[in-house]
Amino acid sequence: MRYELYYWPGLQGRGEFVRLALEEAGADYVDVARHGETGMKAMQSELTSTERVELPFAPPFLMAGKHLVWQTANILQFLGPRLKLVGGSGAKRIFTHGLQLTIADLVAEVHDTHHPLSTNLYYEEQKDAALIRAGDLIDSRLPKFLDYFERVLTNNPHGDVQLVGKGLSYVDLSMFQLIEGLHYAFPLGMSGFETLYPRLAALRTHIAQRPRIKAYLKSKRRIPFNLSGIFRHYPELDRPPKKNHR
Ligand SMILES: N[C@@H](CCC(=O)N[C@@H](CS)C(=O)NCC(=O)O)C(=O)O
Repeated sequence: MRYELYYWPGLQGRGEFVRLALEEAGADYVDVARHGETGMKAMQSELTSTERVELPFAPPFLMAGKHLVWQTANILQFLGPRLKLVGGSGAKRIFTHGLQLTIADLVAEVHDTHHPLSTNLYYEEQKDAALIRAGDLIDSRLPKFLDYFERVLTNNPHGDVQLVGKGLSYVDLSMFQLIEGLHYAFPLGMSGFETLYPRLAALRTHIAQRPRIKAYLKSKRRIPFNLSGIFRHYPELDRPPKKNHR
């Protein structure tokens, strides 16, 4: 099976959560829109199709044979069993999907730190609001989410470098990406991370050392973080957390 991933070229964005799963599994895939003008045209034509019943709203979306799947968490839920990146059955899979959706919630909040008023306005047009939103993320929202994820790792009786059950699942790869992105965007805001969240820190190290992920991170396929993605480093939005919040 050759998977076709459709995502904006030049940024990691939400496409990266899917790429990491495909890379870890050694799957045969093509990152369609990164293949020049034809690739971009193909993506646009899927998004504006007047015939397709299963019309995707926004990238990322995935073509897998006759299936077209969109929404990052939905794509990963679809890929999980196919790539052997999810274990268990009913309850475990539902929990894994719930965690993935919770990551998606935080990803949306991170996006809103640089686009708090509207996605349609430039960052420069909403800098004042961005400052308030980023401060709130650092002081309040990040600790709430990260405390929760750390608790999930603590409560897993099967080990503490995987979020669900005994083995690696796609949500561990997404957690790695989330932690990487947060460190890129908010190096000061994330200060104290290793001490406060030792299990999340261990998960991050563990995933980075997996042979296929390690090779991928060094490859040209891994687009560097930049100011077009979801995780953006604007020094003016970054500062250490206020002490009374932790
Ligand atoms: N909830 C969707 C969000 C998809 C999304 O917002 N995609 C962005 C790129 S990361 C996009 O192209 N959005 C176009 C738009 O919202 O108009 C997901 O997780 O896949």
